[in-house]
Amino acid sequence: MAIVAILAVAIVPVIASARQNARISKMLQIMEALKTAAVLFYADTGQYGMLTTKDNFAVNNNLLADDGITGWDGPYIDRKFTADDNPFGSIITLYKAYPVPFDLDSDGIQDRGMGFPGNVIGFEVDSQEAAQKIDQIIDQDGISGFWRSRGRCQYRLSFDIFPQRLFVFIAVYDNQP
Ligand SMILES: [Ca+2]
Ligand SMILES: [Ca+2]
Repeated sequence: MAIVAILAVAIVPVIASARQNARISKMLQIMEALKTAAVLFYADTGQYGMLTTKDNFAVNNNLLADDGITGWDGPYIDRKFTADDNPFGSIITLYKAYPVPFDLDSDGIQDRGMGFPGNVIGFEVDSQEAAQKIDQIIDQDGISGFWRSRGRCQYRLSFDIFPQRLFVFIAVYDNQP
């Protein structure tokens, strides 16, 4: 009985970690699909596309539907994402302007302000650990310093509808040096 209990204690964190890694892996796949679509959209139209899971968000889902932009040759992605596509639950949005300031070259100085034109993927995760792992994969950062607000990937507490959750932002494409 004692052995069974010890095994259970040892296995639970392993299962939790495997589940988290699977969620991160799925999120990275979604990010790649969005990035590919965003780059193709830009190549055809010279503009930044947009896609969101939010029904109440006043944007065009123009990776999917032609809203009259010259050169549009989509759809660039096969369907609209839903909250179920985010393995952590809730929002995935491809923004066409930076929703937060970015320090893309990690020198400690913000070089992309809010509203700067470009594609940024934002999505929610359920823990700082998940956000940190994603940041490390994207930016290949160490965990010290200001990694969470530097590089292509950063995170912050959600300012949106779930104030207790973490929102991860990944800059994918802005066609600027
Ligand atoms: Ca910088
Ligand atoms: Ca980072």
